[in-house]
Amino acid sequence: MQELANKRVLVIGLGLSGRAASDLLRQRGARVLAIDSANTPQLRLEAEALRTSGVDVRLGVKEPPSDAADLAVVSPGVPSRSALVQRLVRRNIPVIGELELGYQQSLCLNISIAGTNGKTTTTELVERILKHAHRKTVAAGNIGLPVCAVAVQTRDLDFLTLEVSSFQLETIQFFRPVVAVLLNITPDHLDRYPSMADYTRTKARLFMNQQAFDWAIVQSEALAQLRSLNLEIPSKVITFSANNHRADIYLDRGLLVSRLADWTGPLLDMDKCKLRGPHNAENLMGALAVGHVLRIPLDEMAEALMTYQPAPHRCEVVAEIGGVQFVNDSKATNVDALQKALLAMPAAKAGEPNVLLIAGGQDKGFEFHDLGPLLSQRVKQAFVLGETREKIRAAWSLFTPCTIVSSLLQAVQQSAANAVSGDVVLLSPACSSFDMFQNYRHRGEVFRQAVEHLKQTARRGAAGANASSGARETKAAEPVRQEI
Ligand code: UMA
Repeated sequence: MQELANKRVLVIGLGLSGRAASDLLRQRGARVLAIDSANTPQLRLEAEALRTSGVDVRLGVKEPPSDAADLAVVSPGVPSRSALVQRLVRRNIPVIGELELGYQQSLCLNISIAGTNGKTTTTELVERILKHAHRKTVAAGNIGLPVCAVAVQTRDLDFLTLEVSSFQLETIQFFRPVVAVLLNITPDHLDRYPSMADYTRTKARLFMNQQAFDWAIVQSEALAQLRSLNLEIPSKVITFSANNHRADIYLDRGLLVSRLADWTGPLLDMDKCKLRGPHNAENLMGALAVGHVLRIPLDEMAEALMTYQPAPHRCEVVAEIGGVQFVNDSKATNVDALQKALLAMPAAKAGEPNVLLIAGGQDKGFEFHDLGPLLSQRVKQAFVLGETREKIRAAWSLFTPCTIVSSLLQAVQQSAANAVSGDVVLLSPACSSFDMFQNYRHRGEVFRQAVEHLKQTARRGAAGANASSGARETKAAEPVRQEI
């Protein structure tokens, strides 16, 4: 473990990660200078709390301070290619990320889950399996709890279960998961990475310090992407896939099946789980494979997985009004996540498009055209908002009617007005939320509130109708507009 007492450490960024890193560094006796490029009332409050624990805080700082430093710790939101980080590197100051610091200061092994989509769900599934099997673990990392915030607890843990992002992997040095899961690699964060190859190389850093006796659990398609860039995995590999029957663990008519020599046969029936869709099948496969290499019996894992409830904002059915399902998938911040959500939505009986899609948000550099054929099959109408609205309308109009709206509330109202029983109103933005909301959770909550409002209006409408003309049945194909 790196000795930090009396070291001069510069912390960059004062969000969750920077604050947790500063606290841990102070506990270990380091002299901490923390900077943030912003200077908001919220940050000024956070700064006061840090100062009381002895951290020197400077806000509104965009250039590296001239103070001498033995180490710099960067937050994930600060790109390693940024001018500020590069200037520190040129001054020969070692630069690591908050994940690396937390890893170096931890005392237990870690299981780490990476991939463009499904990381949070799979991290929660692994945590659940471990806890059900009486292993002591905490889920941390990109899931919202910085590793530095749990480092002191690790003396009492069997494993840390970590959700790991590409941003965090940029600045690792010795970080080594004993079990590493790579769920998928699809376009994301192309505003930060110059190309998909660059993004893929960053994801592959998950394995770079693994040893021959460690485990890599990798989606077959992601493994092929790594191999096409000559990126080798040094550890033992288990593959999984919902679409490739040659993977070690694969999906066969709703069953997750293993062909691993010491674990052959059906593992889990998707119908017995609350998670839906091929992407969730892969999340379950990744989690099962982790449990397998840790020698947790299959029946114990199955018990834990079958009772897992999907977390909020991930294909979450928030209401059903007049036979129309309202689904909050605000966590879908890239095109692949939207595609997976569309594939997981219940189809209309006649096979007609039945999804009223709400999409758009902050631009991450995506091309939206590729989704066209699936939109034609599944999407009845799209309501687009945010920074990307014109770009999405241009890409999708050939495949589905696209209406630009100015707010999420308006999108919910208009989609509800056009929906009939059997339809799905799906918020799955394929973009990040920061142009209009604090984060994806905030966006999901605004959607939930708008739907809740519709529900109450529908209830009041039904009560009024009952009072004036007696109860009447909702007709199957009646527009929701008439219900609210
Ligand atoms: N900042 C600077 N200089 C910069 C950029 C940012 O000073 O050049 C400052 C900002 O003004 C702000 C602070 O840095 O005050 C924010 O730091 P941050 O963006 O690293 O955010 P944290 O609050 O530390 O949250 C981070 C992760 N955020 C990002 O990776 C962008 C959280 O993942 C993570 O949950 C948290 O650490 C705990 O580990 C969020 C995320 O969006 C959920 N992740 C991306 C994703 O999942 O796609 C990668």
